[in-house]
Amino acid sequence: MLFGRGRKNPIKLADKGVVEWKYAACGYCSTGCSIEVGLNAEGTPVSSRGVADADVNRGKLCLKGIFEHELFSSAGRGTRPLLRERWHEEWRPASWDTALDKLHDEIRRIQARHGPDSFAIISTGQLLTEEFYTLGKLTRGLIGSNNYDGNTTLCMASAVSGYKRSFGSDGPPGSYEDFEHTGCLIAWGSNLPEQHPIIYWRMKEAQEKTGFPLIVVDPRVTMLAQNANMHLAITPGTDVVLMNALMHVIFKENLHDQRYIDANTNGIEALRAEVEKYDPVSAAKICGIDEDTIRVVARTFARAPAAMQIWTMGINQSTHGSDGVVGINNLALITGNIGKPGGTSLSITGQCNAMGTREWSSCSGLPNYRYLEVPEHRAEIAQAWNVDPEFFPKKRGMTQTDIYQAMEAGQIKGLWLIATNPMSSLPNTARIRRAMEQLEFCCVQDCYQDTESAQYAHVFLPAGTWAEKDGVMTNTERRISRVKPVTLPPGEAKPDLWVFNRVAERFNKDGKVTFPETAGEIFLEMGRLSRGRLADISGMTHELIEQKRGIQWPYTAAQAARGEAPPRGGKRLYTADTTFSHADGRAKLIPLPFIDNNEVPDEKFPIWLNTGRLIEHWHGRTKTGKIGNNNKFSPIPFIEINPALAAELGIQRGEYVRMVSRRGDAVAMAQPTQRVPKNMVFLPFHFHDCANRLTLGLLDPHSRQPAYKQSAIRIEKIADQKAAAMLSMEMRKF
Ligand SMILES: Nc1nc2c(c(=O)[nH]1)N[C@H]1C(S)=C(S)[C@@H](COP(=O)(O)OP(=O)(O)OC[C@H]3O[C@@H](n4cnc5c(=O)[nH]c(N)nc54)[C@H](O)[C@@H]3O)O[C@H]1N2
Ligand SMILES: Nc1nc2c(c(=O)[nH]1)N[C@H]1C(S)=C(S)[C@@H](COP(=O)(O)OP(=O)(O)OC[C@H]3O[C@@H](n4cnc5c(=O)[nH]c(N)nc54)[C@H](O)[C@@H]3O)O[C@H]1N2
Ligand code: SF4
Ligand SMILES: [Mo]
Repeated sequence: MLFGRGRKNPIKLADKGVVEWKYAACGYCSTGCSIEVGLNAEGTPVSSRGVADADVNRGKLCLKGIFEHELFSSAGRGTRPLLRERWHEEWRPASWDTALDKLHDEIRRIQARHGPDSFAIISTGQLLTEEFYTLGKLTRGLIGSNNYDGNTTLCMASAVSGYKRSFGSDGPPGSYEDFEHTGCLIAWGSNLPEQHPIIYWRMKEAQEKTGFPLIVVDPRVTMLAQNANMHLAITPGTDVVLMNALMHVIFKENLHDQRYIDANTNGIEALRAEVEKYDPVSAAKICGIDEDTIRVVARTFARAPAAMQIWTMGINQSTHGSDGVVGINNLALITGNIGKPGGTSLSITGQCNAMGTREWSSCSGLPNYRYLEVPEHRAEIAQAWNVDPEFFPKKRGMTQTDIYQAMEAGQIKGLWLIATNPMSSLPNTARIRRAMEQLEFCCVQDCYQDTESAQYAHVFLPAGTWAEKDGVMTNTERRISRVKPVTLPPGEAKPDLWVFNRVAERFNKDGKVTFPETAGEIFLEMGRLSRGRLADISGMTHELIEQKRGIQWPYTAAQAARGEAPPRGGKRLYTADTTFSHADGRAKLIPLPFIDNNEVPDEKFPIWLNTGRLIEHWHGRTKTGKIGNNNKFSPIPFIEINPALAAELGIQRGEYVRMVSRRGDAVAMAQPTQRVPKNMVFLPFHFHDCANRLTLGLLDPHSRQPAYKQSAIRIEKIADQKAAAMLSMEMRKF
């Protein structure tokens, strides 16, 4: 039978009875999509949709955003503050006052007994910016512990450190719009279609229009690699060698931009001398990319009128993470590809507000990219907050990874964890567990009370999440978007800002420091502190941000006063009329000798363990594990394993296998696929008590970020498949 036009059934969307749509920006990844949440007549969130006139997503959402409204009523949410004397006892419900008094008293008790820095505070990239700013003021201005950091050390620290080393400041210089102008794109260790689906869509759409070559550097055949013109399956942890070899060819063949180098950079001689050593023939032996390919990529990149690089965790999470970022910046600088349309070095950020924490949390410094090390910066902030400048430390304290080592060594006795779950996300779980067990006091503030880390807490503070709260977030392209409360936190749970303000009251009895109650007021205070700086947001207000569906910084009060509307997109840093942030206004070219210090496969542990992500899940699955439409795609831990390796080990598809590293073991189901080479397995790190039992996580010397992507394991067959399946169900948790 023929189906004529008129007979085709149109797609029918289920009528969810939405009577009102409320605006927010997505709370998962750093793409920064604008969402509307649909509420039914009872005011219950029942649907999510993309916002058509938002420049970032233009009406689209990915698999996570589309079901995000289901978070509000998902299982395991914390609804009451909880308290216990020892972490292995039963929880007792407590009032907010009791729980917050306990937190205050324990911070002061531990500081009095062991020194101010013996109490550590670790936050996240998943709060709203006003919350970060308030927590920073509380920690740096009143509590006075220098051991204050965020989970961004696991994520963006190498990008931050690399940007600072090259350009003098953090701050990704490019925009999504650059995809439309570029003549060549190299993607280093980034799986856009799964991890940033809407940025991928923007990139793909631009590529279909202009046909620029896409070169993907990743040891796996990722979805992005499948779509690439060239896929460079690099030997893990050797990107810096490939970068040096590319520069070697560029200089040898005179493809560099001498005029740009002379006008804008320092250090060319030392860089040239170093890359001279990395001829493609020698480099190929280390990085596994053949010499011809190295030459072709170097020429394609350097000859493009504008060329762009993006990267994510394949670069940052390495013992050469910071060097990898500097290498990318070196490549961009020697070819004049910074600050021009389509020519940029754009770190693809991770969490929804990883940028907001970099800009405003005071974790590694003071607000708006100010440094603790700079006396004028300390003085400016001390004056604005009405605190004694001498109260601030003169240099930054420990990073999250160093804090855990100090906990293990008994130097740090107390911990306040906010919106991060280190028992699932830090490498080498056995060591993390020992560190947590030793604490005299731990407070966990999370929107879910069933997290692995909450097992070790003495106080649990139930928080609101995402659009139960009010404030802003900054995305990968420095665009600030608004999140508005769509609904209330469940039970007695409270927005994080409320919690910080109530804790602040307890440390601020004389009322010396002002803590505005609303996010709108806090944003204006931040705007004043940003005037004249790189990340100037003084022209923005909450209302304007919402109206424009997000505004890229900088947007200054002077621009607003002149009546200059914020641009829709395409805003860049370090353009022809702006200088770099080093004192002399120039960028630094930095030589990068390669040091081979990673754990590599050997006879006993012959297989690379590569860990990362899947599109349907978010980190430790506290959220997506509870949303049926996300969880059903991969409800149990599995590994990608090459069919040839599986055959050699006698492993069938769907069989459970045991992975063993020097740290521990874990069980996952085998999924043979050609995506990985024969000497590597890929294990998504989303599952409880799995990937990070195995990882070593050596730290980058500059950024202190762990090398999650390179560990060595062996794989063993499991005779008792039934027991393995039971164990795997246990890891499934939800
Ligand atoms: N669906 C979903 N999206 C997310 C997240 C999530 O949990 N789920 N998390 C968000 C966060 S916080 C982050 S940081 C980003 C991460 O986003 P991505 O970095 O894109 O994701 P990963 O899977 O961690 O790693 C990317 C790739 O690095 C490759 N890689 C491993 N070793 C090397 C190497 O030595 N060199 C190179 N060049 N590549 C290597 C891996 O094979 C992998 O394909 O995603 C964000 N988006
Ligand atoms: N093996 C391996 N390990 C990795 C990685 C890897 O690639 N491989 N990637 C690393 C990277 S890039 C990252 S970013 C980290 C992420 O590591 P984590 O920070 O541990 O990740 P999440 O599971 O997202 O933890 C966030 C916690 O905050 C809670 N939360 C969410 N929203 C809110 C809120 O609004 N308020 C409060 N109070 N709580 C909230 C969630 O329930 C969850 O418990 O993992 C790192 N670990
Ligand atoms: S791409 Fe990222 S920001 Fe956009 S809907 Fe998906 S998870 Fe949310
Ligand atoms: Mo991340």
